[in-house]
Amino acid sequence: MTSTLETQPTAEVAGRTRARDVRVAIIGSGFAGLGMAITLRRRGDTDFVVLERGDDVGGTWRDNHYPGAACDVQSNLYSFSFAPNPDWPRSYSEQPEIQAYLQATADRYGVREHCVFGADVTSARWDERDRRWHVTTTAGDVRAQILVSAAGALADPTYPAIPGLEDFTGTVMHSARWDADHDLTGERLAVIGTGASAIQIVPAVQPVVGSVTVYQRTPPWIVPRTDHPVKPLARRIYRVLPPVQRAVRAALYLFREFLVIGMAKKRRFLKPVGKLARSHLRRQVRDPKLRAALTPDYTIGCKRILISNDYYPALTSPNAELVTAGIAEVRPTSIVSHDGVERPTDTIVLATGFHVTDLPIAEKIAGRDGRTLADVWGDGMVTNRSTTVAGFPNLFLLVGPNVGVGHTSMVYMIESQLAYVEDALRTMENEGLELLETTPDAQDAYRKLIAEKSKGTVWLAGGCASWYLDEHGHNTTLWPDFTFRFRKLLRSLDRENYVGAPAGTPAGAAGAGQVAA
Ligand code: N01
Repeated sequence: MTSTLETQPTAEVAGRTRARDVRVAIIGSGFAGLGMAITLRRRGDTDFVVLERGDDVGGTWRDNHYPGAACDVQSNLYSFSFAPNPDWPRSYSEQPEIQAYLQATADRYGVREHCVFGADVTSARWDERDRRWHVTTTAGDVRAQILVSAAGALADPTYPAIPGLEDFTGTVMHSARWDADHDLTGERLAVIGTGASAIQIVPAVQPVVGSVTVYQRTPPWIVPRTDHPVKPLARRIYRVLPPVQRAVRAALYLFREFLVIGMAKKRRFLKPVGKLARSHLRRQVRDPKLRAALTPDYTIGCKRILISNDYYPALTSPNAELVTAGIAEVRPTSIVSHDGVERPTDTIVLATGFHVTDLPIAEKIAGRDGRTLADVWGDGMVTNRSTTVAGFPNLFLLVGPNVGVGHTSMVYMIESQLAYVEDALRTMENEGLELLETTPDAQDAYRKLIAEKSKGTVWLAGGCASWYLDEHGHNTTLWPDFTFRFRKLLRSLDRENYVGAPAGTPAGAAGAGQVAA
């Protein structure tokens, strides 16, 4: 069963339905949106709706179903702490298992009945008169006291501005909009990009295509993938003795957290990881020319470290070619690189990433003075504790600015944010508040904290260009420290950094912002 936004037509506007009133509206049903919905259900709240533009839950794991799609964080860690799955078939799960896990978790916690599918949010506007968010969607309108945006940072694909691309007569598909009905057998395939998506697609399709040409702008650092099937005995133990699986999860978490020392504290700790990647490349690519082309010239960790055992072997196959000359133009049936070589092409896969520092949802959410998040973030995304924004009362952002991590599970970060939002809701209830809004001072203090923590990190000083940094070169996407510090910072609401107002009263100041973590 799913929810609907259908209401009775209003008397005033013939044919237009009245907005459905709810306490909380959640945008998106990926890990973050589902996590928020489950948090509400677990505390007994049922007055909420999940607005999902797709036709199922799952978010990025529903959308990214390209061949080879898999997670590069072990499933024992990349899953909700409150919903362990003893039946993961492999240590690193593939997309179908993760999507099935999200669907099953949504059903288990009764979230699906709150979901409205096909509800693409076109605008969300705070109205000071009724102190409600007025949300317009393609499936009807909603009026909510609280708005939680869990729209995700890897939700909206980036399409590169390559001359001639729009006139290509073959098939063009983005990695996140894969057409499963398109048969690639025997085709001349071009893959543009060499990020986490591309290095999974290339080995998955190389055996079936006629040829695959990979257009690389920047080589990634790649380390071995230590993937293995989970033995039936281990699954039985996880089922009968859940603390064992929790212990494995904790060990994985701690092991991965060591990477932060190298990335954010002492660069020399990255040296062994760099060595591992170099020897992986040496072992898998014998041709010195190809190896040189695949060797990055920036510090490992500056861009996401990728894991794969089959990308390099796929590239060394007779039907694969790596092109580093850059794309000059796309013609109706071919691609021409800057060295003048024209390669006939049937299908182009754009593995070119997502809008991360310019989140499209930011253009749709307008705060107290009518300005959108995109307007107020003109000089870069700023928040208090990655979750709230001054001028946007009762708005909570999940997986927003400075929540990203390259080394560990995003689910850990999401659960940290869920605890914070839950405490904010609890505070509002306990104090009888209708409105809660962070202060500009708190936001400024958090911005300074992020800038201070980012100084000298591999993401800023590693010598690469990455989507982790915005157009001003600021880190507005990653949490630049140990993730347990993020959790500590968001363990409870920093009430002193918020103004609140009970129903019918003006908002009153509660204190200025200081952040220490
Ligand atoms: O995208 P990306 P992605 N001409 O932005 C290139 C997550 N993820 O979809 O490096 C030519 O990383 C661009 O080149 P360069 C994960 O968080 C997770 O692969 O900018 N090339 C780059 O090579 C990941 O970080 C999993 O020089 C162009 C590539 O396209 C995030 O998703 C799996 C270009 C884009 O790489 C995004 O990964 C998959 C142009 N005009 C993804 N524009 C897991 O396993 C861009 N490029 C969990």
